[in-house]
Amino acid sequence: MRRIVLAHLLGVSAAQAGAAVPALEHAAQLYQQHCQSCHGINRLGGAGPALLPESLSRIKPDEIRSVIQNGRPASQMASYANVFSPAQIDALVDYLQQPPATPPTWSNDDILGSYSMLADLSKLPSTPQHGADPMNLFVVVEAGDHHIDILDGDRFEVLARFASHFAVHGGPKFSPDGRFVYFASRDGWISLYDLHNLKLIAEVRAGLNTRNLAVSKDGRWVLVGNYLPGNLVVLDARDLSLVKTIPTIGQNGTASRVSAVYSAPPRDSFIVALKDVKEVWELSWAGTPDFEPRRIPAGDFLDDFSFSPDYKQLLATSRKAQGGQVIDLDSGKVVTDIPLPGMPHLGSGTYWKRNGEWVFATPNISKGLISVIDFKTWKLIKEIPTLGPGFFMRSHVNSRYAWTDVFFGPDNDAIHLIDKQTLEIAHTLRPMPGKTAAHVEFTRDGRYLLLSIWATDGALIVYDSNTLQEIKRIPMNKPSGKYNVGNKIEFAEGTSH
Ligand code: DHE
Repeated sequence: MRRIVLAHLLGVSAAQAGAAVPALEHAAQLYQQHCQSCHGINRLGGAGPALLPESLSRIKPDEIRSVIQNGRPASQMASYANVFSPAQIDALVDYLQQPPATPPTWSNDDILGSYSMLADLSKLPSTPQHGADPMNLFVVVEAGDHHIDILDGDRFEVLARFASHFAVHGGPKFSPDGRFVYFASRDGWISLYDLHNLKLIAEVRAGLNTRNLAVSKDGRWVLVGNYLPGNLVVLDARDLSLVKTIPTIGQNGTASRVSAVYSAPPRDSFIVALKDVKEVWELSWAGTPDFEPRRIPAGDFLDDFSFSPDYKQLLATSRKAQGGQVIDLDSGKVVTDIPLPGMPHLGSGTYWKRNGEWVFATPNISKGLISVIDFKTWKLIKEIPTLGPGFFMRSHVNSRYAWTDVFFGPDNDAIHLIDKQTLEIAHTLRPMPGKTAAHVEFTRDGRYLLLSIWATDGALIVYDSNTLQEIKRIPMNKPSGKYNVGNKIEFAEGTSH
């Protein structure tokens, strides 16, 4: 019915109205005429982001319609309200959500062709040029207008601000000495930035739709995990040159997307979870690596995951178990399923010591609760009810509290501070009533923390982590994540890995 209405609105004939093809064909022509110069041939992206179903899956059709109609503030995307009729906009919205006639590919030649070296590292000083403590810098992602800020973590002042690729997602990762930071955008762009010289060094497009990246502890390799194409891409961490692509094909021959990749420093390896085959892969970077995967059978298809503090075990979200699954990385055996209702966001979980024992706590993006698990027995210690589902959780070894957000629902302006010993909510803050508050990161010493107000006219708020007094408010456009160099390179307790 919707297709017939579309055909009618587009003014195609009744005979044509029997099928959706003419409407989509017309939309394809509109795309080529008006959109392709920025969004690329076959919708693979260009100056503008890719417009493939995989790239748009997080965006509701109404939002796509609104962006075409009204443009996107602080970007080159203009309003097309005077160019397209409402029916043509509807047809375009429909077209952009269809898979392309020819399945998109991204070969080694495409990766090599996308590469650009932006600065000559050999000509740049190898010591910090900014006067701030290089171990207490913060990298902040401003998602609202796709920019990155480098912030002095002692003075809380922005040292540099630059445009990122569209939709940087997940945690940027650092070289072990803290000099370089690596970003991944959802469209597969990987960027290398020199924090000593505050300069972009190189960029490459490693895939069409990327999950995340990891950096080896020896600082030599970057591993990128992709949804589209389903593969892993190994880059040289010094300049992002292509080393190898590894299609993620399971033992049974099934091709898979990559759920997530992380480095496991004590194991000298990358760990990879696969979304469409029941395997975890371990790729060693020791010696002269060949990056051949060690395949570990999983009890289910796995999504995002986290580790035990010694990196011997992996905790993954498992669709079948309706919760979590624990896999021992040494023996390669599934240890147990863990009771985690809803949709736990394990990559954002955190751990700390309680009564001398490690506990793990994870937020949940579909239920208003925090699950706290005993690392030894894998038993649930407590489910802490919150005011709504949340995305992130963070702490620091010197903080009494674990901070967690209420990202969804009417209380999304609230932040809970959970007492790490009593497991009770000790405080609930509402830093900017009516505006989403989310994601914190501590300074290296844990004395202060930065919290995001996730709005176009949002802010980064600096708190004293003991007195909970606000120290400073820095206006920002939807600051999403922020990452402290020292905490990150030390894989400090309380931060994400
Ligand atoms: Fe994320 C981290 C997956 C939606 C903001 N998110 C991650 C990581 C994964 C992940 C695997 C860890 C990457 C890393 O650090 O190496 N995210 C997913 C999803 O599967 C999900 C639910 C759906 C999707 O579209 O991919 C999802 N994430 C979101 C958002 O909608 C958020 C809120 C806004 C956005 O930017 O897209 C979002 N994700 C983040 C942030 C981190 C993250 C800020 C880094 C957390 C950290 O502190 O390390």
